Amino acid sequence: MVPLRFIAAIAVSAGIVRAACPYMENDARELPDHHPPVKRDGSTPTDEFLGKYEIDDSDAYLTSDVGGPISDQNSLSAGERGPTLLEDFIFRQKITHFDHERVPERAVHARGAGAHGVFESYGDWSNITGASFLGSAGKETPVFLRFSTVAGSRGSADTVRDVHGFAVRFYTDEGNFDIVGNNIPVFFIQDAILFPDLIHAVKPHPDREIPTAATAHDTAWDFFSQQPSALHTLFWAMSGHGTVRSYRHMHGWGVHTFRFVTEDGRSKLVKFRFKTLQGQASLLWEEAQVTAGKNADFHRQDLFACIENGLYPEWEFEAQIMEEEDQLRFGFDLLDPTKIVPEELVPFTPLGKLTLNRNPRNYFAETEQVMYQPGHIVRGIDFTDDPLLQGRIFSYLDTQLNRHNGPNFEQLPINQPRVPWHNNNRDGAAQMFIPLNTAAYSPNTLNGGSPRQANQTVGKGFFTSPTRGGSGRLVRAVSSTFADVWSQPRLFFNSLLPVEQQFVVNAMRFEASQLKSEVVKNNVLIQLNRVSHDVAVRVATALGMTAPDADPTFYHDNSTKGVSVARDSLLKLDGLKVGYLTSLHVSTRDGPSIESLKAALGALNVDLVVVAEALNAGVNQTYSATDASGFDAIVVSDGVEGIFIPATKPSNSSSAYSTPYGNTTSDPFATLYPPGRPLEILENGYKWGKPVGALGSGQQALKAANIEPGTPGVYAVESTGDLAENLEEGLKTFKFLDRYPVDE
Ligand code: HDD
Repeated sequence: MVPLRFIAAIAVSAGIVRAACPYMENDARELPDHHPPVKRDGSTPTDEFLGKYEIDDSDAYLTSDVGGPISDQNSLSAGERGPTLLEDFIFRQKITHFDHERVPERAVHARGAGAHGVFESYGDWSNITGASFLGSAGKETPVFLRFSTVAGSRGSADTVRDVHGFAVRFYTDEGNFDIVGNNIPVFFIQDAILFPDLIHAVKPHPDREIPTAATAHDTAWDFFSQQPSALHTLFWAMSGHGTVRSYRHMHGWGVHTFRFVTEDGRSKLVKFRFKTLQGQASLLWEEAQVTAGKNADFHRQDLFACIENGLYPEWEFEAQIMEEEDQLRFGFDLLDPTKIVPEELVPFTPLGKLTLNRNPRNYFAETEQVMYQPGHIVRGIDFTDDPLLQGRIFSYLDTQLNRHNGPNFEQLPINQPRVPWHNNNRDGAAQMFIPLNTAAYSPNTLNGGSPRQANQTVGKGFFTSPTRGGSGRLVRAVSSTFADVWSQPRLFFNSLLPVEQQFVVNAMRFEASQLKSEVVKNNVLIQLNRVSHDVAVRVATALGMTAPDADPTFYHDNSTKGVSVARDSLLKLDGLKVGYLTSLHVSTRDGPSIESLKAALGALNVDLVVVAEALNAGVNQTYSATDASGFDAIVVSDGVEGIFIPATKPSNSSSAYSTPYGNTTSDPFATLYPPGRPLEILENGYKWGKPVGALGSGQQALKAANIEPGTPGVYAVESTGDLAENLEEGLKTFKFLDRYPVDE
């Protein structure tokens, strides 16, 4: 039998197969080359690997799926007014393809957006892991990151309150490694067998398919209150972590404890975090709700635009590194995914940096078809016995089979490793390659024993940490070391600013007051009361109920840093937007002052969006299409108070106009937008904690909106220079939360 390699070599030299490309070194497999890689103009060219699969339709004839040039504008009919013929293969191919365009959406995390990027290791970490992508300083590894919400279907809004997915694939030079994490470091359940229960409870009611992408309903809170392991994640989700400003402004957590293993088999326990280098930021709930209606694509738009504009978001990849014998050292079990390890106990070690720098070129082919698996693991990293992780290793492979309709989904371009793969897996629907080895089994002699087995010492194979083992009686029970599920939600709550605590309480009031079942409401109060009597009383008040007596078994005053969103200022202002409210009545929108404001904010990578009644030179958006939810700060230009204040005539305009609320007006622009919109934008911006400001006579608009000049985050100024300086500080603070009252 002639070895595969030999056949391949002949094929290459005979020109039957093109010489192997660099990422498939020594591999006979080839990628299609009839479509040369397309380079995108601008900042985000396609990488060489995926570029091979791109199709460029410019200057081409339309063809059938099998290449013959065709016209498909009209179907073939028997006579001009006659029936369409079955013979019409062009019609049938087009319609059949369309009929099959969708694959099942993800059972959870259906709504999402992804981007390509690069991971760079800060150092040689071979003292703690054999993972090759962490093997030397400056080593670069391509990544694809998909962000998501959990509960909503594929067409749901971005800004619903939810846990957010943070799934990272490293295309390492030793195979794909996926960290399929969330923006919240803990999970609702401790055993994967409960996952269908959790999701059935959280998804819409089965009879009426209501509500969409929301937990404010009976089945969700019935489950949460019957399964109190959910409380910790629930507290996080009810805080600002559930309503992030953008995907760029949140951390990503690996949640489970994993293992790092060195080449010589020494292992450590690790928890992973991707720390946002933009800083954390959240929307307020009322703002998030409005945004969901005004712009359902708020988060994916932000991500796409920032990357397209070269404002590449970054995260530091960090690990909390612990000893094998630390498993029960901290008063909880490191195998329990409902627990964080407070950073005061184990600080984070920064290992490298992840940068997103390239948008997908086709949403379906890349973002929809990327199929992550916690089971995608590489040499030097290993699992732990966390029962949630153990179950996930099965579930993701299974769900991909369902989504792709067969086992060859790893051959899709976005799923392929960037290294050759060789095994005896064969056939199945949509097999994309032509395996030449006829001895598709192991061991074999007919193919020279190839593909050969690799292990820890031979062929740099994956190996299981030698420290791992298990024995014991078979049990169907959660470990008793997982029992305390109330202390850590309390730790989380204690660690928030009072106003953030208020938001958690408000969120629970919002959700619980929509419950129909008195039994469920009562159970919710019982569980909240185990975490905090204060929270239980505050929620009970809104429900018109009485909280149970204090149940102090799990009460404590400990707190930890790093869980609050609002405590720290933003680190970068990249991609934030300032709305500049002006009018066609004034010319300041094109004057030097606005140019200088634009330049000052532009230097911070902040976009100044000029809003007026109609599109015009220097105007970016109209009042009819604009809302406060589209901006991180709002300022009113000089001379436009007339459109904020009824019956005022702008000093620099000769046109007489009266009230934005009036039915009749002589203002030629007043009917171009909903009555009162400019004032509403300013009022809402202030109400939602945003920095607001006004220039010159525009300051009268602040008065009309009952905004007190001089209070934090309110800038009444005369010059654009002062405004720019104030806005920089204001945007770093991001939200002025003292505008929100806190329960006495
Ligand atoms: Fe999961 C998708 C994160 C527990 C079963 N999960 C999915 C995604 C993320 C997570 C980010 C979307 C990936 C993407 O963008 O394509 N899941 C988590 C985290 C968990 C978790 C952080 C707990 C620590 N998941 C979990 C359990 C199970 C699943 C316990 C089942 C036993 N998850 C799935 C799934 C999904 C999924 C049904 C749907 C689509 C997919 O896998 O690819 O299999």
